[in-house]
Amino acid sequence: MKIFRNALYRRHDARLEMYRGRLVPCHETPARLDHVLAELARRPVGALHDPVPDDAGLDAALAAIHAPRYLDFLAGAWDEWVALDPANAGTDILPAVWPVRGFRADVLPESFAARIGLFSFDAGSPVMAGTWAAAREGAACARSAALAVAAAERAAFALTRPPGHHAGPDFFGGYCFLNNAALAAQTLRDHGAARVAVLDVDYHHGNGTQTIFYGRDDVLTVSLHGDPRTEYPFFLGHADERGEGAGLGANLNLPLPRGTSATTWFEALEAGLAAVAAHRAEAPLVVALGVDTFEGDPISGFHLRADDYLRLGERLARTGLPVVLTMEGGYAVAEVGVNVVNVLEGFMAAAG
Ligand code: SP5
Ligand code: ZN
Repeated sequence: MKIFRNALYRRHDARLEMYRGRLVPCHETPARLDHVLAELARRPVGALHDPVPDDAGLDAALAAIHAPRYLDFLAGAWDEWVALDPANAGTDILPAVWPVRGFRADVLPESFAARIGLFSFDAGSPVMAGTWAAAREGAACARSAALAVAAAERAAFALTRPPGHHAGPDFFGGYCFLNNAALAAQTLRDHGAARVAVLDVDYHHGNGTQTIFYGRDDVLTVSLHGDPRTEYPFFLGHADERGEGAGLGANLNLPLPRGTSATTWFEALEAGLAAVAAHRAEAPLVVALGVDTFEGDPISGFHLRADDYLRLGERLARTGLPVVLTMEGGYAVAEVGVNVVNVLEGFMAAAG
């Protein structure tokens, strides 16, 4: 397995997120990846690579899944923020106003506060000085992993943070800025795969990925997640969302109640993999790999244990499909390394 690691992951290191009326320390920290890298040093399941240097190719791939005005805003947000007031350099950016139903999104406001609200959906995803550099390098890793699989590698892993699956065509949120799984799927499409499936196993619904591909039938999106009636991101991820237009039937949501056991979770995984096989068995599979399904996760509610991640990796290998994995959530920081590397080790053991 080729592992493309984001060497700039420490540059996104935000301080505080809004939670229940208070600013609390960010859950999505650089230490998460420190633990994955430390575990990979103990169990070298694959060689570490830097992403391919190709700014033009990356920009074109990003433009295929994200809106130009969103990318422009994100790339320049920190400089704008500091230009407003040099004292802002000591504070991360958080939105505080959003255009909900009936408000206009077609007129781009001049106000910075209004634009950061327009391009986001929560107050839990601070933007800081290194956010763009870290997210962009992560996108390069996702693209490189997809290119490796397009060039006949059985599997590749984009080891990166910040995560990506909540980021939509023109919005960030859920600690996500650029949608790495969607970028990998689009890259596979652009390099010879007629059909691609995305399987999202993060605890939270992959709303960004769903929205990006909702009207398309060439990319199947499947997500197993906490039921949005009670779980973040709340406003998408229900079972009746099946896709629209040409994409009708190419989205599958498998919401599960908070408290779901590993046994029930693996049954839902089978349902998701059956949909992947029905979509077109030989198509490459992108796995949005969050390990916040872990029983010890501080913000989630499923009950998977460390061994279950070995089983997950084995099961993914037994699909027989080429696989690109992207690193998503997982906030039991000290256990993230073992759980992620278990998936990779299980995959390699069963892939033979
Ligand atoms: C990629 C990813 O997993 N994003 C998840 C974003 C979740 N953001 C909302 C966090 C809510 C924190 N809840 C704390 C509960 C403490 N008991
Ligand atoms: Zn998550």
